[in-house]
Amino acid sequence: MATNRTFTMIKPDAVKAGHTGAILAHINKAGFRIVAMKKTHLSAQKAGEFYAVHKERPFYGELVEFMSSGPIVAAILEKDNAIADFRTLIGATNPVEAAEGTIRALYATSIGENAVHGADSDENAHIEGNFHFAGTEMF
Ligand code: FUP
Repeated sequence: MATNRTFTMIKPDAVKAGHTGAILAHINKAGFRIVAMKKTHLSAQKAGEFYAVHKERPFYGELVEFMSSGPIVAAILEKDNAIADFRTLIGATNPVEAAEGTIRALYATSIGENAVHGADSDENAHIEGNFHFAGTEMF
């Protein structure tokens, strides 16, 4: 079932560089409604659980270390066609391949430190949103 919701994180690189406000402005301008949002700092264990699907990949260790290296901003966003539209807004995983004007083209520094996360399916958006938020934190 399509939920018209996606899940995002502004990653430690972008938060540390002071890009949180600018990235939220892009999200707002693109027409997403904020359903839930928080600034938090993932432990290595929590980051490892979140990215468990990538456990066998060579970059898993670095990914977990990076995602637990500083605070993030996690959010559930709502809009028609949320998953696809958000992936368009953020651009390709690797910033050198990200289209001009996308959030990753503007703020990411490398494929590993790529400024933002965007869920890749309705099912994962639901799982990832519930990983970070209780039902009472969604509005
Ligand atoms: P995306 O859906 O665009 O976030 O990309 P993936 O799910 O393929 O990857 C999740 C995260 O793993 C990326 F955001 C960064 C990290 N990653 C790497 O560090 N190296 C890679 O080659 C691929 C992904």
